[in-house]
Amino acid sequence: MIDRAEASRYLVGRLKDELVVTSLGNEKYDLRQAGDRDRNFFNWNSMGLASSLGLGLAMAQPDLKVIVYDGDGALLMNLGSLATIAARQPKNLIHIVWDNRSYAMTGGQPTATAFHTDLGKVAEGAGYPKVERVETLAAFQNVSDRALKEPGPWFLHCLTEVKPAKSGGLSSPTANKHRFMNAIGARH
Ligand SMILES: Cc1ncc(C[n+]2csc(CCOP(=O)(O)OP(=O)(O)O)c2C)c(N)n1
Repeated sequence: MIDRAEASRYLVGRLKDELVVTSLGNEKYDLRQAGDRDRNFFNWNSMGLASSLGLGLAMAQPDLKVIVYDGDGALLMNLGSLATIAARQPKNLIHIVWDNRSYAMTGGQPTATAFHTDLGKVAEGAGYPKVERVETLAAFQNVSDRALKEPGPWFLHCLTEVKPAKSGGLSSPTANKHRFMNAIGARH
């Protein structure tokens, strides 16, 4: 199992101009604790929409790598986005899913991945060309380095434990939106 906070620190340490869209779960806190970046867009409450937002960004900014930082519970709410992403095949998209088999934020209820669903296989079936099951920090380092260099779309199915992240440090959704849009030169 991967310590998500440690992996997030590794990833943020490697980033340059990449855009990151987080889901609403604990992964967003780990990403924030790993360092503040004006190219991070943090979702609040919009469960499942990180992948759809990431696809739109990847299509609008084809010269930049776009990382979706997702959770298993959230992705299960928008599985259709996998097929839509695969239909478009955005080479610059890296979809990282933190699978703790749980809706940790709302009390740890089990998600479908605690039973029979394998999100990596779902992504493969949807048509992602590069799918990796990632179970150790060393593997995460190796695969994320490759994904940052090589064309995708990538799907990194990362197994982690239920572990609450340290919250804090996030600005209001509106302030975050404006900062992100300014960083990429988007019109308000
Ligand atoms: C449509 C909708 N349903 C329910 C919620 C409440 N909710 C917020 S976070 C969350 C769990 C997210 O699970 P996951 O993506 O696996 O991340 P984790 O909590 O495990 O870090 C839920 C159910 C919501 N925000 N929106």
